[in-house]
Amino acid sequence: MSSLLLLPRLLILSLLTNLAFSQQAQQPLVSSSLLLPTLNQQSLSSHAISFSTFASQSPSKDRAIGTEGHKLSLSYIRQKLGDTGYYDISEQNFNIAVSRGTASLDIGGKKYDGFTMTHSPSGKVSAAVVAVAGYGCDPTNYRELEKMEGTIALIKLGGCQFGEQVARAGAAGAKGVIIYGGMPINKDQERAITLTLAERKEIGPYVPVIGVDEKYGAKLLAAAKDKKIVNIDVQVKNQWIMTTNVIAETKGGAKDKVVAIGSHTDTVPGSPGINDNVSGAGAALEIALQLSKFSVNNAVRFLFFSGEENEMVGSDYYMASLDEKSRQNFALYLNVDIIASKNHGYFVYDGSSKKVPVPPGSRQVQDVFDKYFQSVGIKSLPIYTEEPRGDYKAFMTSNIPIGGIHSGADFPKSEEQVKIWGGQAGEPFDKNYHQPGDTIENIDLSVWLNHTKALGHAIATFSRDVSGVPKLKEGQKLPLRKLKIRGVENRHPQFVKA
Ligand SMILES: *[C@@H]1O[C@H](CO)[C@@H](O)[C@H](O)[C@H]1NC(C)=O
Ligand SMILES: CC(=O)N[C@H]1CO[C@H](CO)[C@@H](O)[C@@H]1O
Repeated sequence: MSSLLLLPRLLILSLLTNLAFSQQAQQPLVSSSLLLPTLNQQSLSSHAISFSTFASQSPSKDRAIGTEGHKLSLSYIRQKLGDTGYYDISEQNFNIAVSRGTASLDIGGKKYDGFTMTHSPSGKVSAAVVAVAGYGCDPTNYRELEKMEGTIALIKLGGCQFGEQVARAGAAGAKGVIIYGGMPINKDQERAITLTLAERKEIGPYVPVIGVDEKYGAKLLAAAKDKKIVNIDVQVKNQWIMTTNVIAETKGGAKDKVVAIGSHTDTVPGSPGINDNVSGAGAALEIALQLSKFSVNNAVRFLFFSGEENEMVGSDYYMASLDEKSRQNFALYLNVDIIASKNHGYFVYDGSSKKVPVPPGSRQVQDVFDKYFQSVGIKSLPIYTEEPRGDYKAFMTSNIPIGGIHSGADFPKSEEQVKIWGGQAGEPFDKNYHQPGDTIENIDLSVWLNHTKALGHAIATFSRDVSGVPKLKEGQKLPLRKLKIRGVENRHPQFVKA
């Protein structure tokens, strides 16, 4: 009896399983010639319109981390990709330390602006400035300072983490700290340098701290020679903002040859961020949606990072969360960010630079982009990744082959580039970069589609076959010292698991 009853059930089960299998098998294997015709300006601009609407929901009209505009953007991506049933979707929550405010310095009645640092207490300090020996990373560096009461410590950038420098100065009795040296090029408070307060409490208390550029170093050292009184005024609001990376990976495809695509979903505060960087995230999203009509040989993982505008915390956090085995499973990483600039260019990340030790395999990735652009009659030029300014940094420093495309941002277009691509010489590629004017009206849809197709071509190509992309062998390391990642340990923002 029971075995008779069992039979039809087994039959039904196996029929159902077969159906599921054959449905998957019915999807044609992806190829560039099948995927590219599915991409068009209309779908891209409809994503741009959605993201713009989300930005308009934030009081500050942006999609900065923690805002309503950003949260809505993440739900949109999750929902669209979830509806396909084609992806395993996961997310990572983490906290980013953000500080907003001002810091200034007064030497002999002359005022200079400086950088705030996350977790610095606010305060006005007026005291004799004393230069600390070395980098202030060792308690013995503070002998001179300890001879006086309530001074301001002058410390050179480097040697150890900011947090340690400030806490040691605090422990030695300083009432304030000035750190001088290579501060970030972009004097934008949102790119302010950060301190790691929580980890340094055992060393000493934090005191108000200001970061100033190298060029004030000599003036300050002279003041310190005579133990002159200087004033610092630090007013910062510190907070933790929880935010999220969204990760969507094809259910099918080899999981040990992962083709990863990264873009970011956040903007700088005050900018709707349509070129920077809906153009990247929107292109990745649209390709992911269209890809679901096909099958793949290699797994494709779409990474929608948050916190890029906070020194790429999202991608760093993501990479730090992976074990060595999972890192080995990446075949390569494609970065897409800013691909719809009005005064546009067609840049491809340089994977063969003699100047920079880019992970092996990056040249082959570059080739795929270059050949694609060539095939549609567009001349592409290499762009250096000398000082990583995007989410690819985490992959580059993990020796994973990287590549990407870019239409140009805040740097000016040269005469020569105008000869190649047209446009305005001497004008930035995107004059609305990081501005409230980074809107739909100020992007070029044709440029966006052309770049999106290049990305689609690379994804179709690599999700079929990555055998042409060599990787470093396990244990082999790049000479990363040569990479100009300026003060990255010091600048590394704090992230903690939410
Ligand atoms: C986009 O690509 C096509 C060729 O596929 C080209 O004719 C067109 O000029 C490109 N658009 C821009 C603005 O570069
Ligand atoms: C900070 C910022 O500009 N955001 C990113 C948007 O895209 C560009 C191009 O890749 C990156 O340079 C930026 O870091």
